[in-house]
Amino acid sequence: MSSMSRGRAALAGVTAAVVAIGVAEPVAVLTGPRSAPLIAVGGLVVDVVPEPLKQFAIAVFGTYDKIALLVGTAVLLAAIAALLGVLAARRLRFGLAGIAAFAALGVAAALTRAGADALDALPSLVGGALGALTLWAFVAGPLREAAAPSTPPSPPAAALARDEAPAGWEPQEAAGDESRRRFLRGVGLLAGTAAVAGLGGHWLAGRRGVSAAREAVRLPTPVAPAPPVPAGADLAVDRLAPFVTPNREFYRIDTALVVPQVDPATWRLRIHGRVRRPLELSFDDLLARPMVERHITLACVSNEVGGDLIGNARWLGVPIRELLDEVEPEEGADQVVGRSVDGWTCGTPTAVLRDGRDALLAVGMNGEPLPVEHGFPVRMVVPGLYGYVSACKWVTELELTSFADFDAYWVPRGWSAQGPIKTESRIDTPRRRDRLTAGPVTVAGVAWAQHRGIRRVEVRVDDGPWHEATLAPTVSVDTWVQWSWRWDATPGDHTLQVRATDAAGETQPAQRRPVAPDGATGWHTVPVEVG
Ligand SMILES: Nc1nc2c(c(=O)[nH]1)N[C@H]1C(S)=C(S)[C@@H](COP(=O)(O)O)O[C@H]1N2
Ligand SMILES: [Mo]
Repeated sequence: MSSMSRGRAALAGVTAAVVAIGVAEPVAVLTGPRSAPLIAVGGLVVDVVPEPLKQFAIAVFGTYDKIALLVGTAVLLAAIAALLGVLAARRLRFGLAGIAAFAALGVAAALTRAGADALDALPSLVGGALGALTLWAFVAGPLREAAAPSTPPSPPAAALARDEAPAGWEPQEAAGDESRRRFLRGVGLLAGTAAVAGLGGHWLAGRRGVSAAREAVRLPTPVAPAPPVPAGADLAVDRLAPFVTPNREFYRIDTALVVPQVDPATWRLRIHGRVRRPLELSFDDLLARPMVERHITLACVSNEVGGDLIGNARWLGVPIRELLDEVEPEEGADQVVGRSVDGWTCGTPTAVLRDGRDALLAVGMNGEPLPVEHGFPVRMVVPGLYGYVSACKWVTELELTSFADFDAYWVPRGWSAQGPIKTESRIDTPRRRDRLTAGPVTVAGVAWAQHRGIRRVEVRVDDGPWHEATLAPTVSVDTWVQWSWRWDATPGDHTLQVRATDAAGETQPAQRRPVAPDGATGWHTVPVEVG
């Protein structure tokens, strides 16, 4: 049994964990970033975390939820590693068993990811082995000496009695200092080396991405170009969301902790399942097909009333309808499951994909190849449906099945299998708690009811009468529309509210409902002060 102090034992445990995670990174350069233990376990956490906790994380951290998850995982891991260190100082076996358990978790997480192979176990195995070695070295191995406690040696009683300088006392204290220094040097050297290996490996893995392949893509000219955006679709009001969302400002939502890097040279799309003629396409096959280009507004089901998880882009792609006609779906195959390279799935009604709307297998976004985080090289875009049931990024499979036979990713997690976009409207200006000057104020925002279209937008002040806003022209029923209303603001505190009516005559309900299971409802309400 070691007589290591608790602080040192804890630090030894944390060092062992840093070594384990750090050395796993360069190994993951060979096996792919998703096999690195932190990312693999983090991915597992994303998949198994209960829905309310996930909602909470998104509410608190917003789009930083992934970073929060990784930092949280790292902090938790450090705490457990410290405990393991303390445990190991008492009984090395227990500490080593703890590390083995973590390595096993890493292996299990890496091997259960979609598309994993046996080699994906390697980063966790190598990390676990070197972590265990580190712990052993501190507790029972070559670094043990260094880790011995600096028990303050008492001066020999005889020396005190003689009231002389206690012989041998100072040198012993120096030995304690020296021991601490050596221990800290060992910690610093190991943790430092592991950190360099970890960051270096992470950077190298990033360089093996597909941005070069993306830049080399030449998008074909569409046979059916997007109808031009009418002059005036953009009201050019300050702080009003632009009609077309630039790629860099487009919201991003997915479960991927590392953005999948899919090489277009090896990409394949399999259309299979309950079809008479299964089809497999390469990226070049896809690019050789007639392409259409359309403005389509994508929205996330997790968008709160007034939220910004929505964007409008010009998408270039092949109509999914045409591909489905070719594979000839069987009777009763009422669901098309889009499957991403990382295993994520969405389930889209076959009927929706075949009803004539511009559902696309998209390769281009606003005139560029898809940005990697938006699904490069190929994704689905379906007008009128929330992204979680239709907008599969990094798509590699379309499987014909039925809703009775298969639940896509979010369905067992409490979200509705059907996800038509609800009619919504948002006030972009003024903003919450803005202080305005009395007199004319431009109230403006966007409204959307994809594939039905917006007929009317109304604004009211302080529960007063509804006033019809002016709608900007738009390109089709598949995009949002800008609106504005001139308000003669009077001094005092006021509340602005907006509601939209779709082309079918349905007005969005006042009742506030949460985003789960199938999209929020309620009127966007903005309190302002007029001075
Ligand atoms: N592979 C994959 N595709 C995905 C998702 C995902 O988690 N993984 N999320 C979906 C959701 S919930 C939405 S709202 C849209 C968002 O697309 P964007 O990130 O390009 O805005 O992508 C969809 N496609
Ligand atoms: Mo979403």
